[in-house]
Amino acid sequence: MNLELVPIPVPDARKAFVLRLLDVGARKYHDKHPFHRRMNDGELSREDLATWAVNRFYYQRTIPRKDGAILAAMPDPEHRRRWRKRIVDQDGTTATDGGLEAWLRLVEALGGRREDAWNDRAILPGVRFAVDAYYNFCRTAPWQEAVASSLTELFAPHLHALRIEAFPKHYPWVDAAGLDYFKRRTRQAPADVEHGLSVVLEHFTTPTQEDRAVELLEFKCDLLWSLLDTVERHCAERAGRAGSAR
Ligand code: AHQ
Repeated sequence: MNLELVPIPVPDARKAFVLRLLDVGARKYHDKHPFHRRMNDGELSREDLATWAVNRFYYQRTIPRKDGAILAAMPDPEHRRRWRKRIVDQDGTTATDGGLEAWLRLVEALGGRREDAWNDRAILPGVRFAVDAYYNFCRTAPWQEAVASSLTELFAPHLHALRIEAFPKHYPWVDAAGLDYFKRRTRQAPADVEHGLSVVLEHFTTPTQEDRAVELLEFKCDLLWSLLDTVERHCAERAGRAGSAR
């Protein structure tokens, strides 16, 4: 990771801090999780992909709710004007033009069902616990800390680009419209990261606060990693059962 990936100019005095944040992603971001590596190497089954998309929708549909909680806690109208974009990006301005709807098109393109994606009972317990931990953290932590935890999106554009390349190559049966979500985020995430990073540079200034920001990013990386652990284990156990049934 290097500073060229950061969408805002970083003052010399803060470069070491930003490099510490980037190092968290280099060490712990879920692009390195075995399930994502297998996904982008074309090794997942249709069932695995559908299971991942249905369960990840619980994370996706929680994002605008956690962003609403952060918005409510932001005292500054300028921050709110910038932050509310995230909610519109996901919920859309109509029932069909938001990110949630784009993700549901991914669910269907991978062979999953919308009704399962909306059904909390279809979500794996470990996925629900990881996502609820993020939602409850963002509802209760100082809004600046919740913003800091969103900065895992510093590392997301690379992962979306990998998917946009890998899916047509390894899963040609997936309707191209299913990839719209990844293309949307590639366009939308940089402005979100720009805002989030400006908040973190403004509010995390002492060594102790900088350590806290690193800790928050590690917490979020662990949360994303554990979500995939749950999906990976479920898919492996299902494959094992199918193997033993032969
Ligand atoms: O699609 C994603 C998204 O909109 C967001 C918002 C941000 C946050 O506020 O926590 N994090 C995030 C992420 C999205 N996609 C994930 C993926 O793997 O597709 C990655 C995730 C993130 O990096 O935190």
